[in-house]
Amino acid sequence: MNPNVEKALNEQIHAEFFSFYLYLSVSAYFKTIHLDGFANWMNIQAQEEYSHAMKLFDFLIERGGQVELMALDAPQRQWASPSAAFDAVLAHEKYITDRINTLVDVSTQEKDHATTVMLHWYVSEQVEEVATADTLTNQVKMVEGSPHGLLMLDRELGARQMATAEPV
Ligand code: OFO
Repeated sequence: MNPNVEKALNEQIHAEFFSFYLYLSVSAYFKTIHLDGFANWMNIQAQEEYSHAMKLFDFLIERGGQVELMALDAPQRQWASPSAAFDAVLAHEKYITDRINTLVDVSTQEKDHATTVMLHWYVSEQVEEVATADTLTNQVKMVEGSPHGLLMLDRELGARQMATAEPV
């Protein structure tokens, strides 16, 4: 496998596992402030991030590449408010989008078409991830002064369930 693509894919596996860690940390934060529905939503998002990492992990092996797992930094643990936690999530998803776009640039430059095609799934997924994070960040800001509104949103986010199968 092309070494530049292999390196870039390993770095993205690392970034997706960090996303997993970050969402888990945000989930723990919401649990400690008794917003269990928010915690549920973040926990399911963490599982999705794990699956994003594993999709790249499996692809790399399938292509004859070498998986190189790297140490994860500790994610932030506390936020000043629910909206501050969502701001962090939104900023992170924008950062991941930039990374995916750069990854597509690398695979295109290296003429690794199989990787480019596989990455199209991530390009679309990031559109959804940023849009969802943006909507929720705005909704949390709308209700932040109102315990009633926050609890309504908490109930809604508590209904999120793990998707049974992920389209590839
Ligand atoms: Fe893996 O999409 Fe979010 O970070």
